[in-house]
Order: sequence, then structure tokens, then C-alpha cells
Amino acid sequence: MAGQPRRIDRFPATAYIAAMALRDILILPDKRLRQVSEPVKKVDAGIRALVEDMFETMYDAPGIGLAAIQVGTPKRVVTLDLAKKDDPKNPQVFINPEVVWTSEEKAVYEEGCLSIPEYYGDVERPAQVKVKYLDLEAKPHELEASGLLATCLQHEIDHLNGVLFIDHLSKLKRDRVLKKFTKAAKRAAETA
Ligand code: K1U
Ligand code: ZN
Repeated sequence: MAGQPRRIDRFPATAYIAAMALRDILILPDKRLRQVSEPVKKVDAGIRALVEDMFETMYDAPGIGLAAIQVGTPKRVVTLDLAKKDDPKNPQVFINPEVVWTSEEKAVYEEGCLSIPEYYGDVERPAQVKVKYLDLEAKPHELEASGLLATCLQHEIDHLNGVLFIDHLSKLKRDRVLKKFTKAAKRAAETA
């Protein structure tokens, strides 16, 4: 175009990395945590930018998993990194993950949740699961998981369906936690 300076984007494929941002994590009793997330229709630059933000937010928290709805985006996207403290990072992305098989055998794990900070509870879930999902290239995969990976995948897929780990506890425990976090949210709103 005559008279217009031409802008040259030197790194068009990685431009989204520059915009990578820490996002706020929604905290109980935020109603958005109860939303059912929408499937991803196309794995595009917007989804890749969301995933970058989710990793940054998850590592900063710190956490070992995160569902997109926890940062306020109701899309079926999960990030995980179960690498041990001194091991190299192992970022994993699950787009539209679905549990397609669960074992009869159960396992109990003391779970935590970045949306329910500093609260932990024993949750019983299937010990092994098969999960199908898409990767960042929209390539389909099926994964058989056990141990912490099986627990985390089920915890994160629950988030995509508006389910929290406290929903797997007794009503007494759940109501107690809800009351505590509702009170804290009211106090924070009053002092804001
Ligand atoms: O979904 C989330 O809220 C993340 C959550 C994942 C999870 C943990 C344990 C069992 C099931 C699912 C967390 O990451 S809580 C924080 C946590 O477990 C942790 C943080 C730092 C180091 C090690 C663990
Ligand atoms: Zn959680």
C-alpha cells in the first residue's frame, strides 16, 4: 500500500508466545466452576494461546494440573505436568478428553485443587482409565493411565463437567468446605 510502512512479523508462528499471560484462578464458590465446558471445534491459535497461559498459570500456582474453566474459559482443555521436582518438565495437553473405559479396581488418593486452596481430601476413583483426546495438532490419541496420572485425568475431566473433588466427599465435609469458602469470599468482597 503506497505511503503505508510495511510491518514485518519476524516470528508469525510464535507471535502468541509474546502474549503469554498469568491468569487468575477461579476459587470456590465461583459459579463458573459449575459450568459444563464446550468441546473445542478447531485447534487454532486461540487454543494454543490458551494452553500457553494455562501452563504459565499452573506452574506459577504451583499445580500439577489445570482445566481451562479454572481460568474462566469454558473449553474442554486440560494441562498436566506430573514430573517430579528435580526431573525435566513434562507438559501434557489434553483437548476434548473423554474417559472411554474405567477399571473395576478403585484407588484412593488425597486430592487437592487450585480452586479450593489448602484443602485436601481422600477421593476414591477407578484405579485405571482409558482416555481419548486430541493433541495440539488435533491428532487423536488413546492413553491407558494408572496411579497419579489416572487420578489427575479424572479430576481434570470432572472440572470440564462442572464437578469438583469435594463432590466425591461426604455431604458433611462438602458443606463444611463450602461454608468456609463462602464466608471467605464474602469477607474479601466487603474489604475490597
Ligand atoms: O485441577 C487442579 O485444581 C489442580 C490439582 C490437580 C490434582 C492434584 C492432586 C490430585 C488430583 C488432581 C493440583 O495441582 S493441586 C496442587 C498439587 O497437587 C501439587 C502442587 C505442587 C506440587 C505437587 C502437587
Ligand atoms: Zn481441581
